[in-house]
Amino acid sequence: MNVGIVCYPTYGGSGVVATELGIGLAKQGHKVHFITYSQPTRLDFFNENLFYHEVDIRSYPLFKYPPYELALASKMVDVAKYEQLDLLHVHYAIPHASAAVMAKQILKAEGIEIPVITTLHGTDITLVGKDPSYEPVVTFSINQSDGVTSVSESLKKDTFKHFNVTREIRVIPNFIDLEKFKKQHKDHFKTAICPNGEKLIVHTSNFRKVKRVDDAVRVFHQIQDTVPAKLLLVGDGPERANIENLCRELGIIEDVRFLGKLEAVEEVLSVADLFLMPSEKESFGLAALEAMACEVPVISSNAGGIPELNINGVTGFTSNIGNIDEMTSNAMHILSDDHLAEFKKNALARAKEFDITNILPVYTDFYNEVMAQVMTASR
Ligand code: GMT
Repeated sequence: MNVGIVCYPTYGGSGVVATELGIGLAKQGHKVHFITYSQPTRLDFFNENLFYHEVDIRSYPLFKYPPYELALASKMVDVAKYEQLDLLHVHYAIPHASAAVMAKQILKAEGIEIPVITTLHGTDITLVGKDPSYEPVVTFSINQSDGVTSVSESLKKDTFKHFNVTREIRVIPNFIDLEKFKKQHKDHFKTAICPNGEKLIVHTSNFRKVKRVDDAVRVFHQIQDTVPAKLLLVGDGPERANIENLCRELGIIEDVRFLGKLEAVEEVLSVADLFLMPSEKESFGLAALEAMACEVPVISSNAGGIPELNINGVTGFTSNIGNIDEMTSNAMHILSDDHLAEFKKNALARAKEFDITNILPVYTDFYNEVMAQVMTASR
């Protein structure tokens, strides 16, 4: 197959899923064309089947806001025509789905039929997309896509709740490359961070409000009353300064390390005892899956699709959003010598169900199904 993938090239769930999917397809011999405004973060090596097409965003003194969506649609038309794409797979509805629908219509007018598949990732539906300033366009572009996937049952339900969607949505969960995300022997890291045998707790996110990083810090603070522990905060974003202030106010700054954006987060996860994900919204929770693949149990909220991944009482625990006391007591339960090994084992077993080798064929089957439908309809 010759597939065009459109995504955000930055760190963050949807871009990571799109890039890893493209890499997986390329390894199977498919040709994959990434169409974005800069080189995707994880696409930093050579593979004969991987191609990158940069969107040219021309500005003009008249434009207060350069029209990215139009430049993207034009690039999709160009790549689809000249690389003879079989389909376009766009990740994150805004603005990728509407740009793809526009590209599809332009190509149709030239006699070229190209199927468009849209994957909904989370905030494109639950936060930004349902805002009245975007909702009509998101609804239209979901309904006009030839195939739509969502990363969890919860996100599918939210899509039907917030938008007048009249078409089927296929759930295809996030996945993980267990060759990359696996427990590595990095004991020297652990000794350096936890010289007195403290437990190591990790949170990774983009430090946006929806991640409730302050809850993670408060849970850690309460754990520390009883269990000596250290907290590693991985990632960066708008809440970072507030979180640093909170750690100072609580008097725990000496036990908290801010690591910023990390390329090899699996090295840190390899020495962690517990992962915290207290999010207010989370359609799937890829960061928790990455932790579980490195044998780290998860204390999380029960927001969105998290309970579809983190099995309460088995791979960790899920609590109502903001229930810091319950999250703390569950964390202590996991961290006790009697339970930790069992939770770690369960976390890994659950992560294996989302191995890329299980999920990739689900995507390729869906591609074939959608291409066949479009072909039949156009005859
Ligand atoms: O978590 C984020 O804020 C980033 C966001 C994205 O689109 O880049 O992640 C969303 O997509 C991921 C991959 O499908 C999911 O694992 C995350 O749960 C989801 N985030 C939210 O729903 C908040």
